[in-house]
Amino acid sequence: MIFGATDNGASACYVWVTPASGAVWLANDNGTTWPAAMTLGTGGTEQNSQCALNVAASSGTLSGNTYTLHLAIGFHAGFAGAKNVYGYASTQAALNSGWQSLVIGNFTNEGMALYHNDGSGLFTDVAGASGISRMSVQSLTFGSFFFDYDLDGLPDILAVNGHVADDINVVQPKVKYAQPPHLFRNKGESKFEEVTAQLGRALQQPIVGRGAAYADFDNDGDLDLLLTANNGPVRLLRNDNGNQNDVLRVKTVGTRSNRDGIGAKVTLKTSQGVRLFQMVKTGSSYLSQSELPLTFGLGKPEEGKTVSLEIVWPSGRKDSISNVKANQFITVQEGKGIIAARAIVFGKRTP
Ligand SMILES: [Ca+2]
Ligand SMILES: [Ca+2]
Ligand SMILES: [Ca+2]
Repeated sequence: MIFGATDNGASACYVWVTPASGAVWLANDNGTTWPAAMTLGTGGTEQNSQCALNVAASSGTLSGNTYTLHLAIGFHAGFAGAKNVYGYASTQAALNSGWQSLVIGNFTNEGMALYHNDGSGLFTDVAGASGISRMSVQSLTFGSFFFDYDLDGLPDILAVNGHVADDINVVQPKVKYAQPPHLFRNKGESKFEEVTAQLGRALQQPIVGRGAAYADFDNDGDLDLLLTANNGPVRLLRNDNGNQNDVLRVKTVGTRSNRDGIGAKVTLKTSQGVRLFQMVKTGSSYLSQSELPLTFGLGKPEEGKTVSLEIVWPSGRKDSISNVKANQFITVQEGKGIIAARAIVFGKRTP
C-alpha cells in the first residue's frame, strides 16, 4: 500500500507500509524497491471525504552508529508532504477540531512533535505553542497517544519514555536511562500542561518505557493504562478519579463493514451543540494496541444528559442515533442502532 512520497532531490521516492508486518519499503521512479526501515509507529488519519486513507509513520535506518528516523505523511495514494524528523513513535487522534491531529515522540534533547490538522490537507506544527515541545525535551519517548483521562471532552496526551543506552548517564549526566512518563492535560485551545506529579506515585515512577495502551479494564468508565518497559515488569495503572465526569462509551459492530467497525467515524453532539469526533482505529503508539471502543468524555455531571451520535461506516452507510443517555456503554450495530447498553456506575473519589 503506497501511502506517501518524499523527494530525495534527484528523483521521487515513494514510501509504503506492508499492513500486516508494518515493514516500510521505498521505491524510486523506475520501480526499484528496497526495504527501508522498521516502523516505529503508525497511525491512520482521516483528512477529507475524498481520502480513503492517510498515514503517518516514523521509521528508522541504521548506518554505522547513526540512527536516522523519518516521518512521512501521505494522503490517499498521492504526495502531500514529507519531513525528516528524529522520532520514535507516532499516533493520531482529534484535538476536537473535527480533524485528526498527530503527536510524535522524539529523542532526548528534542521535544515531542504535535501537528494540528487544519482540515485543508495541511498540518500545522503546534508543538511549541502547545507547550508539549518544551515539557518533553529531556525525554526519549516511545509509546504515545491521545486519550481523555479526566473525561472533560478534551483529549490529553500520554508519553512513555526511556533512553536506548543504559549508560547514557555517564556521557550526559542529566539524562537517565529510566525516565518518568508524561501526562499532558489538554487545557483547551491546543494548550497543554503537565499533570503527572498530581496523579500519584505509580505514574511518576521512572521506567525504561516502551509500549503504552489504554482500556477501561475495570468497567467504571474511565481509561486505565498498560505500560511496558525494557527488561522490566508490565505496569497496569488504574485510573481512580477519572470518572468524576459524565461519559459515553461506544462499541461498533459492522455488518456490511468489517465486524469491528474499524474505520467508522463517530461524531457525538451534545444538547449545547458541542461536537466530539473520534474514529475506531488500530495501530497507535509503539508496538501497542489499545481497546477498540470509543470513550467520549462529556464533562460535568448533569442529571438526564443526552447526546446524539452520527456514525459513518467504512461501507459508506450513515446511521444517526438521538436521545442517547450519558454514562452508558453502548454497542451500536451498522444499520440497526443500539443493540446493547449497560449503565456505567461512577466510582467514589479516592482521597
Ligand atoms: Ca481531558
Ligand atoms: Ca477504568
Ligand atoms: Ca477508575
